[in-house]
Amino acid sequence: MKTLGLEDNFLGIEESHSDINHAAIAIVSAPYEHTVSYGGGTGRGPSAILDASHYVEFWDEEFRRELCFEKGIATIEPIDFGGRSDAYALARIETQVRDLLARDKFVVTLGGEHTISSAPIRAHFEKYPNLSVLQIDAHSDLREEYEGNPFSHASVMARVLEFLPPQRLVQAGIRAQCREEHERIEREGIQTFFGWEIRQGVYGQSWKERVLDALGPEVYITFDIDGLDPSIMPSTGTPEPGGLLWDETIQLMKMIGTHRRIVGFDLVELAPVEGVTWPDFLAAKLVGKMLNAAFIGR
Ligand SMILES: [Mn+2]
Repeated sequence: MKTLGLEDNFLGIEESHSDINHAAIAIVSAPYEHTVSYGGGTGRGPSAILDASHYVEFWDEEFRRELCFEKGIATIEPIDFGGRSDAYALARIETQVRDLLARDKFVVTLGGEHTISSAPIRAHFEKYPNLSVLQIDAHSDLREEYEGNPFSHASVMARVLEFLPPQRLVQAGIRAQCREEHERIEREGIQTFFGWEIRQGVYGQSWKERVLDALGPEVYITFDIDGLDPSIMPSTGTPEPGGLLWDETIQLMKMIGTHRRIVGFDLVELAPVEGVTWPDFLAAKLVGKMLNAAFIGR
């Protein structure tokens, strides 16, 4: 597996700390964009995150460490799908993630549209059969298919529920869904924390604790960047008002990292806007914060 050097890798790290044989963390880039429903550009997400990461500090003032030098972070060369999509593309991603998990790497997958997430989730589920999945998202993504395509970004969690028991799916920040998705959540006992419930204080200050309580001991996080509020994250294809804000999101990640074991995560749906780089930087910094949260105590 070829890795990217200092000029292009996550955080801009020298080979001594970004070489795959020594790094504990591996970054997978899946620039997959195929089922755009509104705004496009997610195919440029991974490279925009890697570019912006060069302006993220190595030292994290909150977690008080330089995780990149303590653990090492290798950035794998972006997957080339050769213009192919759907099952073929997902198999490519899944194979790469599975290989890295077999080498005991902590794997971060960068999208790309949300469709890609079923691949790393399946690979993690194989390794961790008790896995819980936390989905941060504006949308439930539980439609059986969307615009006739079962591999749509709007159907990704329906694909995940083909192998993950529905009670182990926890969704937070949801603020757009169709009746079919609503009925599925009710019927199958999916634990969904809606944006309006969070914002209107239905759970009081403790909504984050309720999310934590819903999760089992081993957690995979699939983070659709549109789960964040468009005021802090405008660069995404289907923005929805009423989303999560920065500090509460980082607090939630920190709580999960403290009380559960985060075994892997992905960040998807960043659609960079030409000339507007701060959302790309936010996404890069979020990856750094999530890594720090995942490595609390280890
Ligand atoms: Mn999504």
